[in-house]
Amino acid sequence: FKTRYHPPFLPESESKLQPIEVGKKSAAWKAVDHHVMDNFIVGVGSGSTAVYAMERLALRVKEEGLKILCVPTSFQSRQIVKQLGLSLTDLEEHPQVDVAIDGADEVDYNMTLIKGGGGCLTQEKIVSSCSQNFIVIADHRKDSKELGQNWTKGIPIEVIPMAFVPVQRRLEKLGGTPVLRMAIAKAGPVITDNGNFIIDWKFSEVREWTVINQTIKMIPGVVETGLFIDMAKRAYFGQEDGSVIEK
Ligand code: ABF
Repeated sequence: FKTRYHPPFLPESESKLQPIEVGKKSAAWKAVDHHVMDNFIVGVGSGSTAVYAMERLALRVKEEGLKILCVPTSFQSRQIVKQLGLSLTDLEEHPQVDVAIDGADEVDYNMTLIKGGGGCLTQEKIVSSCSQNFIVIADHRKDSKELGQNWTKGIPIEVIPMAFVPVQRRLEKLGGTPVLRMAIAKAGPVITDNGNFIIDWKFSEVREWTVINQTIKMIPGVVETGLFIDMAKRAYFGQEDGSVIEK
């Protein structure tokens, strides 16, 4: 349903932001304002939308004296947490996370997600699986009826480097096209924060996400998939006018 949210940053300071960024920021600020409380352990996601959430966390720490500890989900989010002066922790110290706030590449009608367009899916899935509450933040382009409708790059799958060819062959047998993700200018494969490769599996006509996820995870060499099933409690989709649609 649609709720009009008036984030404190609108409208004056937003004239310089691109409309899509207004949407990302609105979703992120709403999630932080509604789901983060004092003394919370907060899982902080990766990607451009998650950056707005971290900025809002830093502002609330400064303005309200909020005491929180952040569990990062990637090298990127750890760096931003540090740059913003937020306090870091990890799952060794705090294996129970109160809320995780993270972006997504696509969210279907059933709150099944594709994540990992930024290559951070494994740590994102670990942190969100340890969270009491997992909230997705995204701009309106990520809101789909069915997976594959808006996100056409497929399901990211993290694999151990020595296994990428056998894993690709097994994926081909499931149908669709597996593509090894290459770095910019095809300088070599993308390497994840865990030292692995990513295969983007361009599926066709899959609906049984739980079955396909289990099948892929059983392939030796697969570390994790970017399918997040029955994990997200809520999704906020920021619109270009600053309003936010909730799922
Ligand atoms: C992470 O960042 C990923 O799981 C997802 O692939 C991506 C979304 O990035 P953005 O917020 O920049 O669209 O959340």
